[in-house]
Amino acid sequence: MPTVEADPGPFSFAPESTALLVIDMQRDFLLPGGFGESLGNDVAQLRCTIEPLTALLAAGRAAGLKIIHTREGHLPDLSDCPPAKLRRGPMIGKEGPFGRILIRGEYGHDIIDELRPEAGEPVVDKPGKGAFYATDLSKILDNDGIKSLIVTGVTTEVCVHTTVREANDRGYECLVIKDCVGSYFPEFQRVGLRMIAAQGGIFGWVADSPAVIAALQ
Ligand code: TIU
Repeated sequence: MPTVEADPGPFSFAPESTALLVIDMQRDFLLPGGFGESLGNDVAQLRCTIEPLTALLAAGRAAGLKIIHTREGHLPDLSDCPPAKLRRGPMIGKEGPFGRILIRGEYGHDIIDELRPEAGEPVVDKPGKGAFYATDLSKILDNDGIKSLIVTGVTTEVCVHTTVREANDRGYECLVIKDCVGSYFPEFQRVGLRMIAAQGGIFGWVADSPAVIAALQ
């Protein structure tokens, strides 16, 4: 069984029951001139994940891991967006440089070209921060007998954390890949990763992508 040097200890996984989860690598969050940047965020903090994640995806595909992508966003009429979310995110649904912000079907809502899903890879659309809430993710994982998740994407302290916490409570073992998750805030990146592996791995494990790629070969 492949084993990865990780924090707080070795992470072993069976490739046939492991999925590589790529969270919200969407143009709205990552493209210069997009929604994320318009909020005053430095998208370079997220864009540094693209290269290692491209390599990890290639290794995951070659090893036969199930690959699952997610996108945060809403129906065009915003009927799936809680008023409380809209009050604190009034730009959701507004016209932005890449179409209506975080609206399904818009250019900005889709995944960046570098990480385009391949045919047959599920793309889970989610209205919340967590990938389990109001989605079919549990069913997709159950149908394939998935027990372990290798977690990547953005942002570390928001959608990655929420999803890892949801997954942990559902019994999945989560390995978060530190160079393949990104935050607009370096401090949150550092502390967010520490929080996952603290207390003996309270939410999971943390490793870097070269260690995972080596274990997959
Ligand atoms: N995908 C995700 O993390 N959604 C966010 O809104 N993240 C922020 O950090 N704002």
